[in-house]
Amino acid sequence: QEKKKISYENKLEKVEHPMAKRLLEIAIEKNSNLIASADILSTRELLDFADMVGPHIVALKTHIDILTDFDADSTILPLKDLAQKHNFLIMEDRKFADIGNTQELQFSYGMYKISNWADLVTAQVIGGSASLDGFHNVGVVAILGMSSKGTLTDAHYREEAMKIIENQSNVMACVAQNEIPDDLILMTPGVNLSDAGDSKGQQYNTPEKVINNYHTDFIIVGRGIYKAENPEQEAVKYKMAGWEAYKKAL
Ligand code: 5BU
Repeated sequence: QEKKKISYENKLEKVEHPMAKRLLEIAIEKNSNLIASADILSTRELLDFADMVGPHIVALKTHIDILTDFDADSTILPLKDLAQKHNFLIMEDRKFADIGNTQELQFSYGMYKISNWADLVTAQVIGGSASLDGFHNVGVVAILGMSSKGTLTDAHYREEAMKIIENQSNVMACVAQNEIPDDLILMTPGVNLSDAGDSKGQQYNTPEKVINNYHTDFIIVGRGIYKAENPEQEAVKYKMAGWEAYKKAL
């Protein structure tokens, strides 16, 4: 018999990180396992997008450093208001990948001051365990495996990475393209209902495939939603596809 996916309710009992608990609670409340990736270049469009898809997502994933008009007051304050209005978390996909000291500076200083506003941040584990120690008051989403063609995150890398992740109490989730132990939250990008990939190495799977095959907890969808003619309608479509696949996998 095929192994069943663990429910969000059961996972809620296993996880310890407060951000992991919040994320699972939002999933249960909204019947959604969708994280929208807002790879958008202007504040106005980012905020409009967040307001549109906000009711349907558990988290909004940002690449804050691609905004051409970032401003703490006009970008972050309204984004935080929208996160509260629609009950989603803000996940900054910074992919920290340096020594601990530099990462701490990048996390709290410079113009973005990520530590002031992000609920979750992504980090590579390439710098080793101690490099992650400085992330406080945030949920660290550790990158175990990448979706791109030719990624170096092979089985050996992932095995070593998993040892770091399991011993790091500030890590609340993993990003990967494979199944992971049940006591961690799994997020999977490279999800799209139609496209075969792009010309720059991205590889796509459907929500159904990643939830069924990897038992992923959260699907991360970028262009599939923000490039659609009607992003809100598309967000609903992905939310429903993700939730149906989740219920079927239980
Ligand atoms: P897309 O438009 O759905 O292809 O966007 C995917 C997003 O997820 C984009 O912001 C990437 O930076 C991010 N991503 C990814 O695609 N693959 C990975 O392995 C990791 C992050 Br880690």
